[in-house]
Amino acid sequence: MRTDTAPSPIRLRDYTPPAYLVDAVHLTFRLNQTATRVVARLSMRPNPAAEPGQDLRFDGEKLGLIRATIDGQPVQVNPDDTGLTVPAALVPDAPFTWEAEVEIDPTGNTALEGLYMSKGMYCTQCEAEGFRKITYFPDRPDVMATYTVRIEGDAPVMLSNGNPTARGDGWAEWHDPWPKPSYLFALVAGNLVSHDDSFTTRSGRKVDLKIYVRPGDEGKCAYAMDALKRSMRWDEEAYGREYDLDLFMIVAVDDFNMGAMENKGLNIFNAKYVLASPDTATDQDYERIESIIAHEYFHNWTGNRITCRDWFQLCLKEGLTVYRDQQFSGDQRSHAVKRIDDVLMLRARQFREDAGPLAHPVRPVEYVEINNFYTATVYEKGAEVIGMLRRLVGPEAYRRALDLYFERHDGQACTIEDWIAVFEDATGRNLSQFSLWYAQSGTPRVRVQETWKDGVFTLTFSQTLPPTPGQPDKEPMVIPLATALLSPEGAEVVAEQVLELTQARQSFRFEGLSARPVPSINRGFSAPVILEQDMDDARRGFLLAHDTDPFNRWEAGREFARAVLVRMLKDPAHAPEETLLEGLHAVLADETLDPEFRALALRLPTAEEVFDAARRDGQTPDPAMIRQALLRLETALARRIPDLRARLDALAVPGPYSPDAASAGKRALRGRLLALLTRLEPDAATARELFASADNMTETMQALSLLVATGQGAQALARFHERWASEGLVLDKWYAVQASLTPPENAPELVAELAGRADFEWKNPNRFRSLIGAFAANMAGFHRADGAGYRLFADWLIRLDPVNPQTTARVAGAFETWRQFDAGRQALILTQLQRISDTKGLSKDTTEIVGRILE
Ligand code: 0A1
Ligand code: ZN
Repeated sequence: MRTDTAPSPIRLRDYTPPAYLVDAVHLTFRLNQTATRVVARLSMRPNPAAEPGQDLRFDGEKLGLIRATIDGQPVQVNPDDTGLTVPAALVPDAPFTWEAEVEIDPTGNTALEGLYMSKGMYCTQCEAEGFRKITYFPDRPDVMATYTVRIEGDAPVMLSNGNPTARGDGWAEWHDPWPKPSYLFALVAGNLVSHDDSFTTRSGRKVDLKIYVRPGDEGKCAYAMDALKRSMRWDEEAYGREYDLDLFMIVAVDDFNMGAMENKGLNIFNAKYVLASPDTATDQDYERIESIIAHEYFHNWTGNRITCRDWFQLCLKEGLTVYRDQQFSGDQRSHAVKRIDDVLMLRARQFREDAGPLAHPVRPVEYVEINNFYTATVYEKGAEVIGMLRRLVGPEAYRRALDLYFERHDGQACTIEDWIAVFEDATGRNLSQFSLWYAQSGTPRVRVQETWKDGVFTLTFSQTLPPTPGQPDKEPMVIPLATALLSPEGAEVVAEQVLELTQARQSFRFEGLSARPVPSINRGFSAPVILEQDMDDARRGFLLAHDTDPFNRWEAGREFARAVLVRMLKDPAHAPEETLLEGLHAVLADETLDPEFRALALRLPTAEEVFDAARRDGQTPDPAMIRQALLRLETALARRIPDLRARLDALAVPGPYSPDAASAGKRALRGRLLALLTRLEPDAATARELFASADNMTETMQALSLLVATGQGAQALARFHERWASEGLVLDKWYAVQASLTPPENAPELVAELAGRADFEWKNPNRFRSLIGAFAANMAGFHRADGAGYRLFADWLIRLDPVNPQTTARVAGAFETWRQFDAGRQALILTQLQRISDTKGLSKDTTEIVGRILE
């Protein structure tokens, strides 16, 4: 893994078409835990679209080459660390067959890319560049081939992409008729059981559905299966897309770097996003399972049938597929709640990324390690760009454009230019300025000014885009702002319309109004921007009570709370404004509102949000003070609600647990009320009672979180551990709740102690993230002024890096905000960043991330 010289970046502008194409791939695997043999027979030919007479280059890493032939004749080749080259003179200028046999070691593969072992099971992860760890191959997404796979081994279940074609004792054969890039290849073998069902497509074809899990987990697949069937139906209805094989399989694996992977016909999932039962999974887990199942399924068209030409185009499949899964979840649940959740995530992760050293465009122009670019910007901002496009052209034109996209590009490896051209052709609109969303990094700031004169209301907007790494100067973007005007009584006097900003400064006039209106701007968060609007508390309170757009109504309350917290930080004696407390109480009391929406509205801003708001106010905030301010506001809010206990009791969800949105919404509101009530109970009696009586994991975790956060968790934690010691995914929660919620006074010490436990299986990415990743999200604990948190965190990154570079680099991103802290903390973090960066043999992944953070 070690690279002593800095690896040079790959650049978008250097793209050239592949010199040789592969039409068909035949793979034979002779499985062995430490010495698997892979024979690859590739039907190849020179690419007519490339310069002729080039050398034949194969990617390949950690492969023991046994033999190689071209058209049956042995060829002498000298593999290097990254692949091997056959000189042009030895390569036919007509179709030919390449065959190579290699030996690989799945057990030694702790990086979890290529073929690896997870609890005795063979599995693969090939995106982005894992296939080159399986055999020599032009491992790039614009080389698409059909795959025929033979697996030999003693595992009871042996799977690959496509349809099963034959099987016997100790072997199985598969064929995938759809040409695909190598990153979509998959193989799974092991002792697995399946939960089976079927789906009939709208054209009447029957598709077998199978979810494979380890024996004992088959009772936890029903929800994932249901979500899969709903996703299949939804894609037919919303996008006209039908599934295209006779079999669709999902496999749950315990060791996985990411959430899941859309391999053709054989999705591989982090078990966390498949397995659910009421007593082991929370409402939030169910929701994530639904959206990730949908996401991977939707990739079958947006990603697999139409793929990316190169990895710079990653957002072509990811932005679009995230957008589609968000639409799906909104349709299944509540659009308003879904939008608020998505925006919370966008701001917490993507805005933060865009504001720091790791900022990059939705379509990056260079990378060192592509695995480092599966980011919130590519995924979440990529999805926002699609949402804006849909808003600009309207839903009908959007659907027409998508139909054209599927018709024109099915079976191809495409670019963002292809995507934009489809929209231009379908709508006649020029989208060249809009395309800047793919190229310019950073979050636009939009400042609004209002004037009211002679019955004319004018909104003047000015947009700026701050400099980001590699991009000192920016051009104005197209920013669609859904806007309505409200009367002083709260009626919509000007109905919602999209104001389209295209210039640095721009005004919109509204005439014929009898009184000065209150504007509601960027409704539904129609554009991912930071809106700067002069607001006083009266305006905030008004919008919280009256905005007819649920998103902006929620936003007004949140913004109000942030403003109040900033004042409390400035002046520790400042008492929270009564109008805020009253406004939140009124939302709670409004029975016409969805409980889940009320739960969201009653939630206080996160410490990170308060930190950012205080910085915009010119402060250099201290995480410990933020924590105190949040606790004080929470207590004040609890005191302001006279009937907390009665409300809590009235919200009881009758009957056995069901994960449906309405029940989950009630539990969310109950959980929120319980948290408030706990502020008024020194012994957390109600949380204790709930912990003892809960019959589902949602309520168990609500109670446990409160006990841990108030420093009274010892007994409950012991009980929980005893009950769930053998359930890995539940044990992860036990670690995570302590790492993220333990008060700062002893957080680093506790995390160090937990890390020393025998069941802290740190090589498992879920477990590592549950303790070390979750700790970095405990703002006051991680950023404790003595630097103990930083030291501990760096120790663990250094330990994990040689084992699993990809997960290390991801978790290391927690340091991206380091320059926003006070000088003391900056110096402490810098020491740790340098220590990591000086580590001998540090992986390319972590070197790139830490290097960019330090720049
Ligand atoms: N394409 C998958 C996520 C994924 C990405 C990278 C991976 O390894 C580097 C693994 C999975 C998705 O969007 O769900
Ligand atoms: Zn995806």
